[in-house]
Amino acid sequence: MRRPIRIAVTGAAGSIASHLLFKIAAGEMFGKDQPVILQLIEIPQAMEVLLGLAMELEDCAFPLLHTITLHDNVEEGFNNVHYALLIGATPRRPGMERSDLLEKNAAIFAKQGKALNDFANRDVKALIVGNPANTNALVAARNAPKLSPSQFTTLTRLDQNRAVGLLANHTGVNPKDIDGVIIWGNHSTTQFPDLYQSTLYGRPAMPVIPMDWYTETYMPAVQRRGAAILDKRGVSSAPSAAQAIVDHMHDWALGTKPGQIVSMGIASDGSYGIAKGIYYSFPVRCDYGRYQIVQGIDLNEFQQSMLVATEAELLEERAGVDHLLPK
Ligand code: NAX
Repeated sequence: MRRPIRIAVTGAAGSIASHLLFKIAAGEMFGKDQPVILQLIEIPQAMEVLLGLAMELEDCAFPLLHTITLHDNVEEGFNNVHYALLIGATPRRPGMERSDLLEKNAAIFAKQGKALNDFANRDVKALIVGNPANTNALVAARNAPKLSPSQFTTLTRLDQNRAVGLLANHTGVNPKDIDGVIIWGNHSTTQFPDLYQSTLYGRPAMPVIPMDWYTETYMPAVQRRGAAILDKRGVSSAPSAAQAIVDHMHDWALGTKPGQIVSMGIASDGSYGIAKGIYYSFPVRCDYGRYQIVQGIDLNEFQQSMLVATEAELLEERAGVDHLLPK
C-alpha cells in the first residue's frame, strides 16, 4: 500500500465539496491504490455542517480514506499538503459590484497563497475553483514567492466537459469518440470554446458543423451553461463541477491519455501571444505531474480575435486587483 497523500479542500461544507469529497475518498481522483488524508477547511460559522459531512464520509467506510481533519483556518489546514483544492469564495450578493467581488476574493486568496507558501509541501499542486477563479489564482500565486506560479492552476475542465457534452448531444457521437475540444481564456462568458482542432471518431469536426450553429447556438450555450443551470435548478452547478475537479486533478497528477488534449487555466508563458503571467486556459498535455502547453496550433483570424477578447477581460480583472498584488 502507498503512503497517504494530504489533500486540503476549502469551502469543504459547500455544494461542490459535498459531492467532491466522496469521489476523492472513493479513489476517483488519485487512483484506487492511493490512500488519502483529507484536511477540510471552512469558515468558523460552517464548522458544525462540516462535522456532519465528515460523519457521513466516515459512515461510507472508504478503505482509502486514511484520516479526516477539520480546520477553521488555512494555516493549520494547509499544513504539509500535497494538493490544495481552493473552492471556498465569497459569492456575489445582490447589489455587489464586480469590483467589490474581485477585491473581497483577492483578500481571501492572498491569505491562502501566503498560507500555502508557509505551510504546504514544497511540491504542492493547487487548483483554484472559487470565482473569479483565474484572477484569484493570480493573487494566490503572487503571494506565494517560495512556490512556482506553475504550481497554481484554475478550473476550465467543467467548460471543456460541457463543450464535449453539448457536441455529443448535437452530433449523436459518444463523448469518448470526441477529442481536441479546447477552452481558451477566462472561466467566464468570454471563454472561447474552440472546435477547430476537435475530431469526431478521429475525423475533423468543423467540416460537418454548420458555422451559424457553432457561433450562434453552440458557443453561447457553452459560455452560459452555468447560468442556464442556475436558472433551472435554483442552485449553481455542483455535481458536474465536482466531476470536472476530479478530471483536472487526475490528469495533472497521473497524466493525460496518449494524444489527449485537455484545457487548464495556467500562468501564461506568452504562448500564442497571450500576456505573460495571467492565468489563462490553454490546451495542455500532462505527464509525470507536469503539464505542457500544446504548441503549434494554427489559429485563423476568428480564433485569434476570440483569444484576444478573453485575454482583454483577464487584463482588466488584473488591473482591478493590481494594488493588492505584491510588487
Ligand atoms: P457554496 O456557497 O455552496 O459553498 C462555498 C463554501 O465556501 C461555503 O460553505 C462557505 O462557507 C465556504 N467559504 C467561503 N469563504 C471561505 C473561506 N475564506 N475559507 C474557507 N471556506 C470558505 O458554493 P459552491 O457551489 O460550492 O461553489 C464554490 C465556488 O466555486 C464559487 O465561488 C463558485 O462561483 C465557484 N465555481 C467555479 C467553477 C469553475 O469552473 N471554476 C464552476 C463551479 C462553481 O460555480
